Amino acid sequence: MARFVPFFDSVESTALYMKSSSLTKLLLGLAVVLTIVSVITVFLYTTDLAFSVWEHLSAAPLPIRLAYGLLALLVGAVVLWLLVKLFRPAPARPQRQIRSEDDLLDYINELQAQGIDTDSAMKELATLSQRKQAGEIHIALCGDISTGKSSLIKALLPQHDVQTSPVGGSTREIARYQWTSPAGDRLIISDLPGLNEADGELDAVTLEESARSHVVIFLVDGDLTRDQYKVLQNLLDLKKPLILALNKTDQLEETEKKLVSDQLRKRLPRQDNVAIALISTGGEEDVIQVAADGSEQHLTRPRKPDVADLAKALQKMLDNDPQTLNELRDAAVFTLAQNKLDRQALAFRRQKADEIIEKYSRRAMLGAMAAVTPGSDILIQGVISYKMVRALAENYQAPVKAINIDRFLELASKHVTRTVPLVLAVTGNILKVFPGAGTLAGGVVHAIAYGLILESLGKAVSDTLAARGDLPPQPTLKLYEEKLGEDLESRAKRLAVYAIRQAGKH
Ligand SMILES: Nc1nc2c(ncn2[C@@H]2O[C@H](COP(=O)(O)OP(=O)(O)OP(=O)(O)O)[C@@H](O)[C@H]2O)c(=O)[nH]1
Ligand SMILES: [Mg+2]
Repeated sequence: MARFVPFFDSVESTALYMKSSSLTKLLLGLAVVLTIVSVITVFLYTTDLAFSVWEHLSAAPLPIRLAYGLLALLVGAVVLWLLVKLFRPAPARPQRQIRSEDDLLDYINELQAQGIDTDSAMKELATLSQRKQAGEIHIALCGDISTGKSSLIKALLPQHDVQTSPVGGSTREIARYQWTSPAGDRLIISDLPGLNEADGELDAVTLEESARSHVVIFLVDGDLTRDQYKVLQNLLDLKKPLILALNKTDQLEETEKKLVSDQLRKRLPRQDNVAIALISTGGEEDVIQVAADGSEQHLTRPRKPDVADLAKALQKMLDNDPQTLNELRDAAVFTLAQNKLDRQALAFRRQKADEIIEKYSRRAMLGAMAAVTPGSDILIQGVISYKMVRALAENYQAPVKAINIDRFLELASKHVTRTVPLVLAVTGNILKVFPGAGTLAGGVVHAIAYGLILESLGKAVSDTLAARGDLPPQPTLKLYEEKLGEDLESRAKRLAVYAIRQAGKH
């Protein structure tokens, strides 16, 4: 069982060690001699035994020799298997693969059984089935603010009244339009809020709707920024059919157009369902009209759009096998729903982890205050920290073996010992501000220190399990030291209130 070294242990043992160092040396020498003698004896006995077995076997008939050999092999194999099982680290939890609606429903049921909210994923499935029934093809217009998404709708559907504006963030919610392509395909085209708006709260809406569509038209008005590239990469990872449309080409010279479009082409993979189109969605321009009498008038008039290149690229994509378009869309929606479930599950487990940490830190504090003789709480804290780490691993469904928890806590106890002076100094200081705490000080200081240590250790274990799914000791312990330093004083005060209240009850 792992030992959770209490802080006074190290101080007392230093003094003891100095007094008795010569006796220790003598005892150590004796122990070494005894060990060597016993190793030699065991070696002699085993070789003697092996030789005598060998002699008996040589004289025995072949079947007996064979049976003996097989038995020995079997025993060896069992021992080896046991050793491997015990010491091999547990394999990391495999990433869940969602390939179909059934896989997703299994995942939903599993999480529901644990009390995790699955509404958002269910809504995705409902929307998907609704769209499938309607047999609609969805096109999403995605891109940074003011890249001309709404102007594109205007260019495609001049009869609609679509809001465009030189001020970014003019489209605040998804607006859907029906459009019949020149080849007669009936499409739903969604004008989405622009990405990277200063307030930035609508990015998720846009990215989610892009995942739900069959084709994404991603508008840019120049070379890609890092954020734009990230979004594109994300869509490509989802295998989303994609048209990168370079807009506002009316502002560029022919040589500039070629330069920018070549650059964009280089940034995209060469594959069938990714295309580039050069367009000009028009928008409006300010002009000065000079009348016959020489007077000037400022007017805004629409620019002539040219989106033929885009319409061609889109038609080419739609002419592809509709079955494949649907399958790709479904797969992207499953991924979207899975991500939502993963996020819900993680939030739920993090909250549970906090409850576990609080429960065990309080137990550690009570254990420290109830300790009858100095040092009798070593065992209590060892058991408590072991139980806490095991409960956290179970909570995150991480396959951490008992032996790994033991090993981790053994290493942890060294780190804990190192951080104890700091914890004690802070705890002592904090207690000064609590009137009347002086009379209780001994046990209470001890209890708060344990509470802080368990809490920090628990947080480090929880964060590591949440992020990695297992418990590598070194990074976890580094995190423990960071966690210990975080809001140390305010945490100490909070625990002090609890410890003093508990001490008052006894
Ligand atoms: N020069 C030029 N300007 C354009 C073109 N298309 C649109 N614009 C201008 O770009 C600005 C933004 O156009 P919108 O269509 O509102 O852009 P948006 O992407 O919908 O913007 P948000 O909804 O705010 O994200 C407007 O001032 C348009 O007049 C174009 O082809 N050339
Ligand atoms: Mg808009």
